[in-house]
Amino acid sequence: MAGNRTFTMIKPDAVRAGNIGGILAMMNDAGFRIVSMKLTKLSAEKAGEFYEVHKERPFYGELVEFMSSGPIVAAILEKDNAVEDFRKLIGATNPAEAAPGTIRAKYATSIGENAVHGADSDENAAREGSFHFAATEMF
Ligand code: IDP
Repeated sequence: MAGNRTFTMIKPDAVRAGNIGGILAMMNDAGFRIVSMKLTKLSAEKAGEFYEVHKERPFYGELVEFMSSGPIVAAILEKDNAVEDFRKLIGATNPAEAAPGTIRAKYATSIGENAVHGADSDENAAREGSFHFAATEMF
């Protein structure tokens, strides 16, 4: 059975561009409830740890540099079928391929600077949520 929580980050490009409010409104309108949320900044070390699964990919260094380049919004969100529905809401990794009406179609500027992160499995959603939040910060 699909879980009801996912983990997201509004990435540094979208925070810099002033798009926190617009992106949160799209999450809200799609029926996601906020369980945890904070404005924070990843160190290069923490960003490297978060994206460890991509360590061997050619874009890893660029990704770590970008994700530690400014503040992000980290959040745990709740909804039935959260992981799958949220991946649909954010759209394809490359904004050129993201379906109209998705967050990335509206706010992403490139395959790397693509405005938002969304966990890709229930297991990763739980792991990534715990990476950023203590149990006492989940409501
Ligand atoms: P996802 O975020 O849509 O799940 P992944 O393939 O898991 O996409 O990649 C993680 C993140 O790494 C992407 O969101 C994007 O920021 C970055 N990324 C992926 N592919 C590339 C690339 O080819 N060049 C630069 N950055 C990339």
